[in-house]
Amino acid sequence: MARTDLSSHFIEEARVRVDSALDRWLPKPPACPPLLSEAMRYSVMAGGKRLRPILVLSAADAVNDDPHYDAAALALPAACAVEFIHTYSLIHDDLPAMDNDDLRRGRPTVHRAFDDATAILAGDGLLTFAFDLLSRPETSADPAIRVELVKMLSRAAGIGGMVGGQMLDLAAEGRFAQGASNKLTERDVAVLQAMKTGALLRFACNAGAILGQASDNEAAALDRFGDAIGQAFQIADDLLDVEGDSAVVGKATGKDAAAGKATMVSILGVAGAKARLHELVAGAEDALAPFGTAGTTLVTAARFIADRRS
Ligand code: GRG
Repeated sequence: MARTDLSSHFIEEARVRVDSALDRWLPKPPACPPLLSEAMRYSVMAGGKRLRPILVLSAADAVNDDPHYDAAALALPAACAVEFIHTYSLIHDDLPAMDNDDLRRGRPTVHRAFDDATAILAGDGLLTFAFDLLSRPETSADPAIRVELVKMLSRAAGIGGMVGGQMLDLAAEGRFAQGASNKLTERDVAVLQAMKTGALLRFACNAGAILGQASDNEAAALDRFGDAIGQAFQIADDLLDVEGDSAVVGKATGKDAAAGKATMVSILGVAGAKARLHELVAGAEDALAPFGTAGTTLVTAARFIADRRS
């Protein structure tokens, strides 16, 4: 797909290509036990927004203006790897031992449609398969780039990123006898959110930078952009929990307040959180200045993240 100023066209086309690549790469029998394959497919193909893969493709496209460089094709394996990790996190987050949710992406959660053991294994299968995919030559012909991507994704998804952030989140809800703290400061919430959800969005932007062969300046700009939209995404999510319609959001709402959870909305109030969201999107757009019109798709993505209804 050649770069186009019609950024929403790029996004729509990217989404279709991501969906078909996810479908193609999802492990199938006989390589994968049939029930495991079915549960992985059930969750991945349930119609997520594909924000993280779209960010990988859009970031790669923004930095590489070679007309022969097809970002949507060349960055597709890494884009799908991050979606597999994201989907695993949703499956595990919905389990009775975590959030105990019945609905995700508008349909029964994996443990409800199958059972707890299958949901745990489907999540584990997606997590590990993501790294299998990243390590393949299709991800990049250059082994050093593949190793760099594996390292970056391990860190974004792991102990100092999503998994660590989830642990801090559960601890803040007072789930554990040790390390519990219900009184998070604004700074604590920002760190927790940057780890739990921001790290994967930031990885998506950084992966696009590497695959698009960004200069150091471009890579730093995309990292700043990724950091800002990571924060914006979580504030938008906190606002959806307060103001969203569960039928549109595709999952239960009102859960944060019911659990007495510290979020940017509980700390700053709805108006304060909206003002912060606005500042973050403006900061994200500022970061894209070096790209000129080539950053248009990323601007659209940032606005979508802030304004989304689901
Ligand atoms: C279980 C290790 C582990 C981590 C879970 C990310 C996460 C940590 C849990 C997800 C719970 C949650 C609802 C977090 C809020 C932000 C979020 C990730 C929302 C869902 O992401 P979207 O909106 O979903 O990109 P779709 O379905 O469109 O892909």
